[in-house]
Amino acid sequence: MSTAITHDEAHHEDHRPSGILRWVTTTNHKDIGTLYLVFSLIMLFVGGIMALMIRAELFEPGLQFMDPVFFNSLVTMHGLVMIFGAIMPGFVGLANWQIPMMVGAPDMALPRMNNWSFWLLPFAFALLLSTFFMKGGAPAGGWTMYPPLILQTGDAFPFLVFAVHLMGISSVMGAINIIATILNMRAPTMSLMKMPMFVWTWLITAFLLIAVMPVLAGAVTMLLTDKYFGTSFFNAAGGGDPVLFQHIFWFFGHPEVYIMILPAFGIISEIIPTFSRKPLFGYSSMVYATASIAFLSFIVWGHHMFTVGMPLAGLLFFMYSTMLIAVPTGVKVFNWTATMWRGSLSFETPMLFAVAFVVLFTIGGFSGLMLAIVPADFQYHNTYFVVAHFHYVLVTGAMFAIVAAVYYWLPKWTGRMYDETLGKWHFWLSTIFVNVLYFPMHFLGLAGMPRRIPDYALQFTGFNQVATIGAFGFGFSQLLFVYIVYKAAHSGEKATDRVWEGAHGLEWTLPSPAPYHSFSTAPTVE
Ligand code: HEM
Ligand SMILES: [Cu+2]
Repeated sequence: MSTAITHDEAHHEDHRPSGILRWVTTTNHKDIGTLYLVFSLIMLFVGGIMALMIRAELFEPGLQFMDPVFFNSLVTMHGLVMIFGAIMPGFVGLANWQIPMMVGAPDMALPRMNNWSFWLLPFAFALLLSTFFMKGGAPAGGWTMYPPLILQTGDAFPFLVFAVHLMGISSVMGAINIIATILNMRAPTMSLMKMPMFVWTWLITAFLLIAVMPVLAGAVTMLLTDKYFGTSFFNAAGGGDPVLFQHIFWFFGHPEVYIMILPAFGIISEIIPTFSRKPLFGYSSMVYATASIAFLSFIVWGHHMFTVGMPLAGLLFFMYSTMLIAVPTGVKVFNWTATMWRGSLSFETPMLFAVAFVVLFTIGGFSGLMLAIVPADFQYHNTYFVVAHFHYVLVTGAMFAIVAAVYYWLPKWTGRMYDETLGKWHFWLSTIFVNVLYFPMHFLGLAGMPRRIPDYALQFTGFNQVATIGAFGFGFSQLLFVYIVYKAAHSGEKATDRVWEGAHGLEWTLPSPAPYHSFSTAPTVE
């Protein structure tokens, strides 16, 4: 096998086009990983600019800069761009770079499909973002696209649906590729229970993606036929039911939130052992906890719709099943803490972000538990409390994990170190401002401020101003991140192969920067 691959490698290396064509035609997992990560970063700033416009409008009560419909478009597009454009492609980029290196493979199993998975995304987002310039404006019904409101979208509507279809196809193809790579391309000595946690969490995430992206595609297709082809799936006047959409959407939506957090769990499970200089505590319980969370994520969707008027049995079922997720999640937080316990700790930037993840993600988990209590949710639903909850799990959870991963693996990708002092600045600025931004939203929600509104009652002014200051601080701190990555790639100090003293795993046995075709001969795993 090794000779065949060596030949192949020489062949590819010879005929690799240069310039823009290299990126358009590439089938290499590292190139495609870079494309995904750069795309994710661009979308982070596109979605971030929308967020800052939202926060600028909310700095004071009354209408300042925009009309309410445009405000609602910003909220909707911010959600769609961040979820499908920033967080998900960020994790797929990391999967592309890391999974072949971590399982001892030369590349992904299906390289041509890999190219196609990525290149659908710029088209999907060009379509989506172009809706800002269409008659009737960009979609304004929220990222959850509930009918009948979303059906009032103007010319943008079919573009929204088609963009969602493209994102879904991209995700499903990416997931198939990841599953095929993990199951078929592992070094022969790497049994499933020897796989790194990042690989495990992505394997499970990929199955979630294949299970639920088609459900979302079905939901938006039904919206499309309701609007243009006379069906009445969600139209009560025609015998349908708008609540049906919420069921279908959240049957996708709740697993989706775990799609955005399980790979983060994997990253944290790689970083904490390295900087604790100890093996991960409770490896097999981590695997089973990930699988349990994935299973449970399919039976809790009703917690997003407690207020639609469902039967008591439904409320109780969704409340208790939701609370059950706290058990495997607690196992994970316990294991990370136990890994650090009596470890020989050091706090380089990836570790700082990982520790902040453990603390701040847990805050988001606790507010989630509060929301899972039915009578409490009747109060908090559709308030800023929900906004606080999901930003703790998504920003200080998913996004912090992606940032931690970039710091952790960047030396392996580029062969150069980032500037540790600047990294620490980036960490502290981000962590302080992110809390200034989101913590006050808990109080706003508890006091009754609704989400998705451009104006608010006078008594909410103070906390809103604090949040807006936090938002601009957090947003501008991310420019530092771009500078750090750029500087590292161009003029950073040479990195060693192992990079981190406590690092274990196959990727660290490769030179830094890692060769174009990661492993041309399968390595052996102890
Ligand atoms: C301990 C685990 C969690 C629990 C118990 C939980 C519970 C809940 C509940 C009950 C809601 C609905 C609140 C409402 O609309 O009234 C909610 C909303 C939400 N959660 Fe969580 N959650 C958990 C973890 C997560 C994670 C890990 C993520 C993402 C990474 C997440 C993302 C979201 C999002 C995006 C929403 C709002 C969706 C929307 O209405 O736009 N949650 N959560
Ligand atoms: Cu949920």
